[in-house]
Amino acid sequence: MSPAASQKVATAAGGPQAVDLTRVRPYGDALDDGAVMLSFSLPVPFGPEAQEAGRALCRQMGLREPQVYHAHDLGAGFTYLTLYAKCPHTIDFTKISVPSLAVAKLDRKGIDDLWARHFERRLRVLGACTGDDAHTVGIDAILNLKGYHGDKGLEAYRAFEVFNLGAQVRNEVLLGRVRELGADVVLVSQIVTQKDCHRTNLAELIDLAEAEGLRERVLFVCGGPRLSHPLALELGFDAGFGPGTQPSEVAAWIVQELVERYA
Ligand code: B12
Repeated sequence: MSPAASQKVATAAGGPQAVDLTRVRPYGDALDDGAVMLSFSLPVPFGPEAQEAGRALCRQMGLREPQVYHAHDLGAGFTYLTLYAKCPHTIDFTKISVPSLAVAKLDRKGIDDLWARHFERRLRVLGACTGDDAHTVGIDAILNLKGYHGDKGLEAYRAFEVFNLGAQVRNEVLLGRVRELGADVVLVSQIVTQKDCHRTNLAELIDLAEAEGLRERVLFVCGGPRLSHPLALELGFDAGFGPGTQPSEVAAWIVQELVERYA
């Protein structure tokens, strides 16, 4: 749904002030000042030239009045910079739309009741942290009984039979287990994103699943701090969950999606 064309906000100058949502730019000290903060490292030695290089780069990015607020010698010929600058560009917020998961919020009992009304067997959920990634805390938070921030994991539901394969699982191994267990849902966690390895690894899983004829009959879900539902769709998944995800959100989506597809 497109947002309204204006809204009122309280600002440091006192409020409320009207914002034209068709022409939005960053806010720092005053509405519409365009203030942004950037930090990056340059592979150049620490010193005034490094700072000027940072400012010049900001100007090339189309930013105005760049100022170095912090410069740090990282050693070995590297400099870390934090700069403030002003962004002259605006965006039309009313034209922005992002695909989101269509899911009704349900508690654990509501999710189990929905499942019990439509299915005569437990849904098999297979989870893993794949590729070289060894960060298991996220997938454990979603799957394990203990859950996350007081929200119980999928093991606590009657609806699910959960298999957690742990860390550094190869895509081929994961798909082998999907076949062996007849999984209904695959949950993949990707935390490390260096050199976009999460994209490569997730896209490869979908390619392999398609080649093995598994893509259509299994729900593929991914999650992690740099993942989102739009990115998941782009990579060929059915759904994606980002930072702060609660297990009950995932559980509600799985059951509602499977009810819609098969029940
Ligand atoms: C703990 C930790 C480790 C532990 C992991 C222990 C373990 N068993 O998991 C150890 C020490 C082993 C480790 C190692 C490394 N780490 Co580390 N690690 C972290 C740290 C501090 C916390 C991660 C964490 O546990 N978060 C808590 C969980 C609950 O949050 P989450 O993972 O985001 O999960 C939530 C959501 O994202 C979502 N979610 C996650 N997965 C899934 C999956 C599905 C299906 C769904 C639905 C939802 C979902 O739900 C969860 C709950 O809300 C982060 C920094 C940080 N503060 O985040 C760095 C971090 C992730 N590590 C990093 C790095 C670089 C490494 C190493 C490469 C370091 C090195 N040079 O050796 C190695 C890599 C090892 C490997 N092969 O993977 C970087 C990654 C940078 C990047 N973007 O690629 C980070 C961001 C640190 C940093 N700022 O540089 N690490």
